[in-house]
Amino acid sequence: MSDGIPCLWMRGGTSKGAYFLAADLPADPAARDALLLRVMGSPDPRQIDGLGGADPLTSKVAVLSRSDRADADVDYLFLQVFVDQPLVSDAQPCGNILAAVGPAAIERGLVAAQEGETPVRIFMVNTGEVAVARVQTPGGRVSYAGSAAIDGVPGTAAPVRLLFHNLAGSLCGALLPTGNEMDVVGGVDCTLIDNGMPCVILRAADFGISGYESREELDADTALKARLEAIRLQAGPMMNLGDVTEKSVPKMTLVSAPRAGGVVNTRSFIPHRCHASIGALAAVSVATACTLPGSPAAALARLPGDSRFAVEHPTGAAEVVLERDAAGRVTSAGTLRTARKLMDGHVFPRPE
Ligand code: NQM
Repeated sequence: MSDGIPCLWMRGGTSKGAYFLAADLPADPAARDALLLRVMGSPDPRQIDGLGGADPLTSKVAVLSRSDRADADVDYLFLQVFVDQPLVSDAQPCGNILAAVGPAAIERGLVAAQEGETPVRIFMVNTGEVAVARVQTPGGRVSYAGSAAIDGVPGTAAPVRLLFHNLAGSLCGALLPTGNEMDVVGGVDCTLIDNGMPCVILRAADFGISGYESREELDADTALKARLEAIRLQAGPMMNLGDVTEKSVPKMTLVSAPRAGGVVNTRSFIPHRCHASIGALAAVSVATACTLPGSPAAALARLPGDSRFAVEHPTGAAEVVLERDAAGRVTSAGTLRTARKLMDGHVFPRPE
């Protein structure tokens, strides 16, 4: 431990976190999680004694290993390290951190780079699905430079295209775990949906807000957050997620009419802080809800003429591509993200 633990610190989409090889961490999950709390400096609202950035979006971990599966190259376990509670949760996936998994797997020699572009098949351990990431590898090396831009990240970088199949019911067992396009929970209309990320979709107006408030304004609204948390605790068991008191799902997503040419506008609580943008898989779930006529989202949504759904959020919009069958059911989803290697070195967590 005095030599530190090999660690890549990377931005994936609009999040960033620590990428480890499973072999470099304790095999016992309790020992691993205790170590990761110390790596990030949790629990502490400032995470002053660790790598975490005092924000759930910068307190994330990817654990990578070569996959034994015939349909995957890499196994990716996502872990959310809570900022101000001594909790580490594997009860959600993360599509933003996923964006840097392909580059990290190539950097660490788990996958051989091809000339030009390398498809990396990633088994998402948290949910059991396989995603394909297309990583730019000119000259057989990962390239982070490029002209792709995503809202919420300044500048441009190499594109990482992500493709998903069979996301429905990733953690809840069914796209609509209650069987309904709309339920009423705590007196509020909502859609309980899981197309890659369990989300509760609610109208912002039902909470007396416009839905266009800033992240900071919403984070300061303790009455709103208390109402959302009460609904979330009821929705968890309805979504087959059990007691969600110590889980970071379901995400609580407030929707309103789009106002920048997108499908719908969002403010997403993940679940106790408002997201600076929106999760990649959460955007897929929200976009899918917009296609369900019974959802509160559908009445506000402006559906696109093609398969490109721009989900508006506090810092712009996240574009997801939804392929649908003849009955309108979503069959696959894709999104464009970028990633960057920020640091490759060793982390020295505080001693136990
Ligand atoms: O929904 C944050 C993020 C996420 C999740 C969160 C994500 C996704 O933006 O796929 O990426 O919801 O906790 O990193």
